[in-house]
Amino acid sequence: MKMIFAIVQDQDSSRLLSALVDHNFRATKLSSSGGFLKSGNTTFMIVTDDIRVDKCLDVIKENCKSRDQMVAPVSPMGGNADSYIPYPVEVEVGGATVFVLPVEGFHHF
Ligand code: 2BA
Repeated sequence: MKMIFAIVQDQDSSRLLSALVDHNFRATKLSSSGGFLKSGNTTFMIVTDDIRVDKCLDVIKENCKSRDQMVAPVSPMGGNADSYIPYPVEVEVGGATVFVLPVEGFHHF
């Protein structure tokens, strides 16, 4: 059994949730924020059998697009000067950042 964490853009989250349910995956959707852009994204927790992991990755791939996003200059005042960006830069975000972890136990009380 595996736990799949998929971090996706908010714009893709409703379509992905519907596609996961259509393919009989059980999923939990969490609101999250990226450390770099400091803007909202969505994290899916999906636990599934080992043999269904590849299918789940396909569903995620089919429903998440990559997009270019501008990062505005961020003032170092009161923040960490190491992350100061003095001019706007464009970064490519997504389609999805995915981690697959082993699950040692599953309990449903
Ligand atoms: P953010 O941290 O807001 O990052 C958004 C995008 O900014 C990243 O897209 C990447 O293109 C760029 N980026 C991030 N850190 C950077 C840096 N130090 N220098 C230059 N560009 C940088 P993605 O790679 O598609 O990541 C999308 C979101 O996935 C991230 O949002 C974060 O929430 C999550 N994520 C990515 N890698 C992760 C990791 N190793 N561990 C935990 N979460 C991760």
